[in-house]
Amino acid sequence: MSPEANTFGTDTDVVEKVATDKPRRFKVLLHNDDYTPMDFVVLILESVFHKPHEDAVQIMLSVHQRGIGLCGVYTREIAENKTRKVLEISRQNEYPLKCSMEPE
Ligand code: TYC
Repeated sequence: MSPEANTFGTDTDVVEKVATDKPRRFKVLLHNDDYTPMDFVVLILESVFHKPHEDAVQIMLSVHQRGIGLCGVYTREIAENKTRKVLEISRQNEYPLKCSMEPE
């Protein structure tokens, strides 16, 4: 029950809930397109997501074949920063590479 809905709740209940809540985690996803070069996607996975080269190649190929793929799972702020970074680097290089995040 949310703290607002709990009309019988006390301050203690609310403090307890906040103290035990784990931060939500977010999946960062890469999307396939027909124009971004494979090598560029691999570079993104190595530089932004710190993937070893072989893992980066596998993730890139999986996205290329299936349309979407997981880059990693992070707390909200880190996921937002990585998503923003991917979009920024792609835009600077004039590639249409898309990256998104969603709750785990
Ligand atoms: N489909 C792209 C190509 O053939 C490669 C690619 C892979 C693009 C993954 C985006 O997230 C992506 N050049």
